[in-house]
Amino acid sequence: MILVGIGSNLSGKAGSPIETVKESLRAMQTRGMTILTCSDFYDTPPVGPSGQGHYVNAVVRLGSVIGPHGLLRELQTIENQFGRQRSVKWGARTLDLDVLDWHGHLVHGRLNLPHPEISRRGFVLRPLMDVAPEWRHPETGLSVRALWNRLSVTERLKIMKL
Ligand code: A4P
Ligand code: MG
Repeated sequence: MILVGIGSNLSGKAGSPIETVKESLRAMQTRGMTILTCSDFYDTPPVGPSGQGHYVNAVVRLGSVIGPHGLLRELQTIENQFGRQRSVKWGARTLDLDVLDWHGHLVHGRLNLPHPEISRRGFVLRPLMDVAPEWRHPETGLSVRALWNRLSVTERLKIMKL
């Protein structure tokens, strides 16, 4: 399956972070991607530099014939359309679209698959459980629920359904 993570913590051309996430779903559908399932939206505390606001996060399961590198290109084009500025690593952003998994393929290089941070990130694992409860990490074989349960209770409690 193809899984894409969506994050936003700055208002942009499309409006607030929630509106930006909703608009990004429409943008994906105009670029050869079908949204098969979309998770709930979550309010999540920022991971990375302090001083940035909470994020809105979601995960979608996509249908598409686009290959993994092409998909990253399309998603980056959408990020740019929404006014994404690349400056600080893990810094605030209007829109972040990450390829989390592309049919279980392992890729290392400019594109890394599965996305290297999935297992550590509650803001990815919680919405991922909504769209693909049967998903397992392609490298470790651990289920999404097992990965989620490895996070601390405090961390899990901070991920709030919107
Ligand atoms: N890249 C490699 N593999 C991938 C992949 N599977 N998906 C490359 C997407 N991109 C991939 O990303 C840097 C480079 O990673 C890209 O040029 C791409 O070729 P970027 O989006 O330009 O920069 P970044 O986002 O600052 O770095 P990075 O490492 O992608 O950060 P993440 O992992 O995207 O994390 N806190 C909360 N609560 N919610 C969030 O959504 N997001 C981030 C960003 C940090 N903290 C967050 C959240
Ligand atoms: Mg990114």
